[in-house]
Amino acid sequence: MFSLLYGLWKYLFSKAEFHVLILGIDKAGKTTLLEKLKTLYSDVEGLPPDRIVPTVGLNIGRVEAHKSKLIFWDLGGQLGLRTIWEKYYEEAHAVVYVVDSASKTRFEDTKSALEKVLRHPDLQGAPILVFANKQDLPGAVNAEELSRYLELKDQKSIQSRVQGISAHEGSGIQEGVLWLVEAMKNNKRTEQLQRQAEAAVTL
Ligand SMILES: Nc1nc2c(ncn2[C@@H]2O[C@H](COP(=O)(O)OP(=O)(O)O)[C@@H](O)[C@H]2O)c(=O)[nH]1
Ligand SMILES: [Mg+2]
Repeated sequence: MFSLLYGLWKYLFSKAEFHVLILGIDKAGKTTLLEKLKTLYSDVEGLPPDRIVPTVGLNIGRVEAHKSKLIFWDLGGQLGLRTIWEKYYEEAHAVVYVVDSASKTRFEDTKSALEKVLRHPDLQGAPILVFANKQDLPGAVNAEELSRYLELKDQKSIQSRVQGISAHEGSGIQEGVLWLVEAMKNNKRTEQLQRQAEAAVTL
């Protein structure tokens, strides 16, 4: 009886939990973003930018945002490390793709890495939030321009949004995360992952 009631209580009151992958090529600002997310959404103060070192393994950030539990995975973005990304795809509800909007010479690399992510079968149906980062820099292209360059809107089957942010200053981040939470809540992939998790518990 207790377990039944406990199950019902959990069902009614536990917050939805989402796994979000933070991807993008190296130096886009992924780790700076993760630390800013911790500062914005949890009691833990994230590391300041001058204490962040290049990511080799995986950084994890657990926060509560917009009435949901979000677990962010920040993976290393150097070319040799990108093959590791795929191992995390299956369990991810969504992707945050970070772009250095001021580094035009690397746009091509960033676009082809994004296309590879979008094509991957293990990520089908996952909403994609592109963060056009470093908007505080004078040469940065804005979200609209970046969106046109990445041609995401042409891919009707993918739920996507491009949002201008500054991971240094924190601007634009909450707006993007709110969109992402809503997108994940109303998503078939989320239902599927939920069913898989329930099946794993019953086994
Ligand atoms: N001006 C500016 N620099 C940023 C911003 N976000 C990250 N950076 C800088 O970009 C560099 C790479 O950041 P990092 O988070 O390590 O990138 P990662 O390799 O994608 O994890 C660092 O020098 C950061 O301080 C931003 O919003 N504005
Ligand atoms: Mg990093």
